[in-house]
Amino acid sequence: MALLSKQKIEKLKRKASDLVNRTFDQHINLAVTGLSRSGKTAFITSFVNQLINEGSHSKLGFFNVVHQGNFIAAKRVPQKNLHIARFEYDKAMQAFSQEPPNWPEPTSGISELRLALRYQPTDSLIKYATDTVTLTIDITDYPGEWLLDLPILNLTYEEWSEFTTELLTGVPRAAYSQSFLNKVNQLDPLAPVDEQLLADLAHEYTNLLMIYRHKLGLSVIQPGRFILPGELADAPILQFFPFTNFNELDKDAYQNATDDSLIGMLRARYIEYKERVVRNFYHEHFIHFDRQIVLADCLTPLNNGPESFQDLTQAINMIMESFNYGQSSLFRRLFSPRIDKLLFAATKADHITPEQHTNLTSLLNQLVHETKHHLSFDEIEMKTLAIASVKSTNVGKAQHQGSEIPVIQGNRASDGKLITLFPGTVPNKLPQADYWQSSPFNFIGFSPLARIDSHESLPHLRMDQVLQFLLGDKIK
Ligand SMILES: Nc1nc2c(ncn2[C@@H]2O[C@H](COP(=O)(O)OP(=O)(O)O)[C@@H](O)[C@H]2O)c(=O)[nH]1
Ligand SMILES: [Mg+2]
Repeated sequence: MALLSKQKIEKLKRKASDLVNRTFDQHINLAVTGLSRSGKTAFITSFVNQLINEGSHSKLGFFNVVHQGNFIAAKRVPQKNLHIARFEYDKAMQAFSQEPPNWPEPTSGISELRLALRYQPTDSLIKYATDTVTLTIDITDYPGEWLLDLPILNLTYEEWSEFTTELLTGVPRAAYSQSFLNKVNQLDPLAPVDEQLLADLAHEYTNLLMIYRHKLGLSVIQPGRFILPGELADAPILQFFPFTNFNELDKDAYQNATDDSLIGMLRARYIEYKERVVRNFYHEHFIHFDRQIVLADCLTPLNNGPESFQDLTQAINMIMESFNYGQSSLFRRLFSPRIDKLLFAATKADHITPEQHTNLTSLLNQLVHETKHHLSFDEIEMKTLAIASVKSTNVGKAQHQGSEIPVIQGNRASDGKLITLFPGTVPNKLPQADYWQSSPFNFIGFSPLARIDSHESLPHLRMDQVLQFLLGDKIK
């Protein structure tokens, strides 16, 4: 009899604990984005690394749950969406643990990883009911270029062609676009479509976008999928381009053109892209995100010069549209948003000396808030930070013309040589002409400083503040 009631009590206890778990366990969908090479892979690797190695000398003083001693453990668990690529954490850690260490290989699409973080609750009510709570974190990595496509949802093929033609014919893009523009201008838009010609020109247009991004360091790349196609590489849905000669095309003839004419097919593919690729991304993924971190490498454009920097400004403006939830915004009209926290992080802050960090944060703040006055972000809490996901330099002092100046030291990526330099000053607001004339910024790539084993935590700057902002309020 006594035994039975003991079993009964155990059962009841389990039931109660199940109930508690269901009530108190938390879940969060965290999205990480940024233009290519802004540092997403390094960031997610570090984010996961800091959490799963917490306790082994990780430096997370500003992450309250750790600071207060309530963090128990974090581990990776199988992801939720099996049709989405897995974020290759182990592969990235392998790169950092080689001798000499390397940066992880670039990736081009969307990927996911799930973490379970266990902690002791501090909230008195929760504490009364359970000793531990689990916060499940789904992290999604996706290219920032995909957000540049949001405006496409609002543009007809003709309008989009106008927008891109303006870009193609302006400084600095025009220097590379002439041959493409000549070919497009020679096309007979009403002639029967030649699919091979269309594929060839789309390929040429994609190559141009690659040059803009990787040679000129520009940020406004449209359509965003063309340079980061993910699983759509070589699919006909990506085989279109802007028609640059609308002013010589009769309006009625255009309206009546069928899909078997060149212009009709271009328009049909554009519409298909808009619906199946752009809208689909927002529906399938974006609207499910609770929190978003946007990474921006402001230093490379500073190094590349005014045009590259101006382009970054425009790209950030375009990206901000996806977080503009005002009643009349494009986003609001199309989707029901739910992101409540948005973090902008200026990455690679280990490339500058520490006294420049506040300038870098102010600069990013300006880039973001440029747009803020005409957009409504009331429903989103925003923050800007200067971070290094994987700190790859040391800071020191050097004598220069009789005075002491701050310097950084690291292994130059190009040849692995240890070098010491003062990379220059970062403007604390959008740079004007005099900045470009007087203070050239000297940005060079660094390799990671020393190899790090997978059970060690990666050196970083302010990843703990990132964790606190993105997760802190969920951990009660
Ligand atoms: N010094 C330094 N370089 C970084 C850091 N994060 C990224 N990088 C550099 O930026 C490159 C691109 O980073 P990655 O994470 O692959 O960018 P993604 O294309 O956005 O995923 C890396 O190969 C590194 O050279 C950082 O925290 N510090
Ligand atoms: Mg990546």
